[in-house]
Amino acid sequence: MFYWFSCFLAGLLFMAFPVSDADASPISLRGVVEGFYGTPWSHKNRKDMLKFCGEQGLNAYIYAPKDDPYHKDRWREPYPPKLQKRLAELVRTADKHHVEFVFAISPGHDLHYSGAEGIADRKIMLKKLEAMHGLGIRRFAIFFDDIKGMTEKSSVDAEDARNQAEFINEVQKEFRAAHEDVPPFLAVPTEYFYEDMVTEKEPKPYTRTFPEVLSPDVTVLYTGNGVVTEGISDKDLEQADGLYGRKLGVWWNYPVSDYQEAKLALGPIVNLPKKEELPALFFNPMKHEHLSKIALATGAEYAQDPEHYAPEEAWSRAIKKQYGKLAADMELFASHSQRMENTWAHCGPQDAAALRREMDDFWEHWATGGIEAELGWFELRHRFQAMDDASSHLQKELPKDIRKECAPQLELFGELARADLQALQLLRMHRSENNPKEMKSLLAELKEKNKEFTAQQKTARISDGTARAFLEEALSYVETGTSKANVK
Ligand code: LOG
Repeated sequence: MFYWFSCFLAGLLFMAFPVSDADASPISLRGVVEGFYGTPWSHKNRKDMLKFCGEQGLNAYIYAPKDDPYHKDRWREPYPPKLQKRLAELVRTADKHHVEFVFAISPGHDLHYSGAEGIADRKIMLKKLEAMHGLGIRRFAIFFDDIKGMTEKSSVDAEDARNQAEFINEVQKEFRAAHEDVPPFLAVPTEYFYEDMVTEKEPKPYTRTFPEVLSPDVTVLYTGNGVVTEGISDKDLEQADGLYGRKLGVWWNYPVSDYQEAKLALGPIVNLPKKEELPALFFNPMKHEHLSKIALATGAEYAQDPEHYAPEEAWSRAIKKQYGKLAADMELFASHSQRMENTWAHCGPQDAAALRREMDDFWEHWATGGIEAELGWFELRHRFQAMDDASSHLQKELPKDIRKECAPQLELFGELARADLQALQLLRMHRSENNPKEMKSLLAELKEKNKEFTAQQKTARISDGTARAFLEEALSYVETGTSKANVK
């Protein structure tokens, strides 16, 4: 009897206080920072994202679109009534999904710190935040990233650090004194990545001063060793925390693609700390809201259990959940579009790594011929055919909103697959030497295609080192006798 009664009581308690997985996360603030350059998300995108965050156990969203003039360039101006109404609706949507809406402002490019102008700017800032508080917003962030030109050339000094930190302290103090319901602020400094914080392992004057002056309750976000990098190890984080004398939060620049919009970042979040504690973690997404959800869902899994997070499995799970019967095709497409790379950015898993290995095996055997070369050839043909099929299937079947976000890359994916199939034919002809005329004309056609692909790189890129590389490798093999692929 007592047993049954306890079960009944436990059941009642459970109904009153459901234990949700989201509560298990060791990262108290986790979510999305809409912090990219270029066309900001639409109102509809934002509402959709807030719902998604709620479903994924992401509990915060920072509103910080670089190209919203009222956030940065004309930060002093109040939001016009129509935009205020929209923000209020977003706050309500966030509340409904148990997501905290954080309002960020980026005043650093023209903020005054001293004299009458300094006093005026502090007042203007308080007024601006007051209006946001009136819309229901309770958490605030002040960002000083990317001021004084490009980050790499940033030349801020100790005085800038003192000014910025004092500004944050004063605004926070005054605002929180007036509003008990407002928690401490979030901030991004101007030297916001480790390599920019130190010279020869010593903190630069700005980095020495900013944390010293800044109120200890402000949560500072940094982006890791660089702006867009391979990862943050526990040791990296510990080192950066040491510089700041506090636990840093992370602003993670994946899947953002504003520095290379031709490419889509469709891979999982990888290489974030496993053991070190993070007070906050925010992922900066692509301007493509729907497609950002693949990486974001994996980031949400990471945030639930950093130590046991398994990126590839989380990635497959995310695609299955988001794409249902299109998941297999989407997984194939997304596997070719994960790596974000240019001269200064390096992040995300290699594109289609398994196929790349098969290609390397193929090149290892093709020149000598034999059964392995034959098997490799058929295997690749099967792979390229599947890519072409996935591309046309997705072009037909993806919901319009999503298709719009990836149309050029999806088309290119199919074109590359077809060109690679032709490249296999070329290799076959080259080997048999049965029809040199036909081979020559296919070679000319593919060389032309190869040039077109190169010209197209500004608008669409996918699978640079894999599907795209195979055509070049085949052309090189036919013309010079070596594929130049990474053959062991
Ligand atoms: C900007 C960010 C931009 C990102 C990637 C931070 C803190 N700030 O270099 O707005 O989306 O890089 O281009 C940034 O990352 N600066």
